[in-house]
Amino acid sequence: MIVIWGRDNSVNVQKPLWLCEEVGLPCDRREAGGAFGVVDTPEYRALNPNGLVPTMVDDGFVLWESNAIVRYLAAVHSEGDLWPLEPRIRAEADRWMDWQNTTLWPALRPLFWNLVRTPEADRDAREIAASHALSGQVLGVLDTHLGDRAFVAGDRFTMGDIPVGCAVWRWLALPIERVALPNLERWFAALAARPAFKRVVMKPLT
Ligand SMILES: N[C@@H](CCC(=O)N[C@@H](CS)C(=O)NCC(=O)O)C(=O)O
Repeated sequence: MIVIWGRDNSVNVQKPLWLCEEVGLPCDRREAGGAFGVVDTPEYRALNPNGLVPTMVDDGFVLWESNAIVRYLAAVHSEGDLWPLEPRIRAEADRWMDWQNTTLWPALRPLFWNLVRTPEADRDAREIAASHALSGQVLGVLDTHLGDRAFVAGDRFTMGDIPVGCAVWRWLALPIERVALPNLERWFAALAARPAFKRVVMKPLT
């Protein structure tokens, strides 16, 4: 059985967990990261020298980087569906996965970290304001993209929606004011109708 190391409140761990749930792939999740520790042990570092979660092990094949894990599991278990066969559609999915990791999450993470993981007295108001403004701006790019398509890679749900969906849930669940992003909200409502997304991702932020 696929093993996924990582606490289930992590944005990056939720990506492969959601994929597994979508395709009905059983997985053995093992606690690691945050209060669970584990990530600094020599045994874990031998699997993932970054000391981060998630790490996946599939019958001796070890893989880290959440989006690489999503791509691998989708290619093996959902070829032609969540892993599109058409190169241009797959490239669109890949692009939004990369965008989530390199643009959206770096913009949003300081806001999330301050409001969810930092005691009120220690929060950095300037960092919160900057991250809030940048996140709204960056999400505007996604909103515009979604103006003429249902999902990030076109007219159907693919692996490309998974990383972005995990991050956007955090934006929508934070106790903040939000700019109006009607296309993003319509897209998010379609994700929220998916039982796998509800079960794995749409949980109170911790
Ligand atoms: N680029 C990596 C980032 C992994 C990462 O930053 N993971 C965080 C959790 S979201 C982590 O391991 N933090 C330390 C911990 O939980 O102990 C990926 O996408 O897998």
